[in-house]
Amino acid sequence: MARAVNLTPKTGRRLTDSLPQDRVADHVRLLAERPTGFSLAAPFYTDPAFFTADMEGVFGRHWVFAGSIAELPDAGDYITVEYGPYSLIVLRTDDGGINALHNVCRHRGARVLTAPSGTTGNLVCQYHSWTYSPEGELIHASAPGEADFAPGCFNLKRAHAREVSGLIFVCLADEPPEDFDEVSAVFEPYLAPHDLSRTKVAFQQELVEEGNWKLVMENNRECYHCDGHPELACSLFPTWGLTDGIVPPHLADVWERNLSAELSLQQRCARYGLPYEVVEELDTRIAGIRISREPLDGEGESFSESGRRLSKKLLGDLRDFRLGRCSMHLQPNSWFHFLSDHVITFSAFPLEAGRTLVRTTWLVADDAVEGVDYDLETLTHTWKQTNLQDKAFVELCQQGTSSPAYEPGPYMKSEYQVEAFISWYVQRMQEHYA
Ligand code: 3BY
Ligand code: FES
Repeated sequence: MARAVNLTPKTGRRLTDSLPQDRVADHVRLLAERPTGFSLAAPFYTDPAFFTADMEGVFGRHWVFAGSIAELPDAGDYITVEYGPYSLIVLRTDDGGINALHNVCRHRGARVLTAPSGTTGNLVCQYHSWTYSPEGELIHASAPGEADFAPGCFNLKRAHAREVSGLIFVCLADEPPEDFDEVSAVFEPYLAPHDLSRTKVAFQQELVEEGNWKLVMENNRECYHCDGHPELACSLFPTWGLTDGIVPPHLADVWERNLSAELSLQQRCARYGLPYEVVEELDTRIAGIRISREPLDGEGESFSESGRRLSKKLLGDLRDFRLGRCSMHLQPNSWFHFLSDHVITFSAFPLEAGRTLVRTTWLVADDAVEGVDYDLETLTHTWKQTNLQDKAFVELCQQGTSSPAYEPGPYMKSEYQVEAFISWYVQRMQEHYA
């Protein structure tokens, strides 16, 4: 009997084949015509055909942040991640590896696992009980009168999965982009000291924003709107993204405080051998990245009102609470804050042209005890509020881009990372069409 033979490609048909060709031609044309430094034309945010093209050209080809190892600590643990038309099962295997399997039964296509997370042995489809191993092999498909049925031909399709410094990435392409190894080598030394293998999930929030995924990412890439984040501004310097010469007068003292906090943080980092330099390759690499370690305001320890620690247990082998925030932005869909006492991971999963799921996960040391070492409400307060404020900003933009009066507007100097994100997107789509 044939075993473990996948007869069909991993990703299957091209999504854009099913679109009216004039919509694809419009997408190609508007990408070419996009003026540098301006937001995108309305259909990029509102048109279902453009959304389909994004799912093929970005989410179907690039490494996407799916979750962290704290979400899958033991063999059999899984999460499901959904974006666009895709659903993936990401699970931890007996040998400690990570598998990503398309959550599409090879019998008649039913979703195999329906929970957002859980623990499983073999994977059993609820419809007619086709049963797959954690490797995705079809190991059982009993059907009346089918003695010669060759289950090995109908394994779950696989995607690529890899774990770097405790972060799990998936890629749907047959051939994933090659520069991810180089980018991993950049961020590993920054993240390793926080040791995600010794963390646990304290809380996870799922927020559906009524906005296109690119508006969610654009909003994340600037702090021009940070006046709208009073809780976050207690600890995160709202001068983020500014450079000398463009600091508005009302932020002059914050800017000075930020500079002196930066010097003292750099001395601490030097003492502990922690990298802090800014590495910014947001649109010059396929796996675009920005990473740095930057100071926090107040006590300089965590995202609290006073800047003081939110969990009493330090992460990994860290020996100091005043280590600011090691923050990372990755294209296309994630951002992270690694602090001495907790980590927050954020991922944006596009659902439809005008809807995006933002999943935020707070991780603390695995020996931290809720109610003793941290209070869950206090731990999550700043970013729960910030996420709600960001959701409202994204939704305002989505409403505006739907109006015939909308036309692309200019990005300001402090929004250079928004420009980098859009430039990354345009380049990737153009490569895809080429
Ligand atoms: O979370 C972030 O990475 C950025 C930093 C400041 C604005 N935005 C919330
Ligand atoms: Fe899964 Fe029939 S659709 S067993």
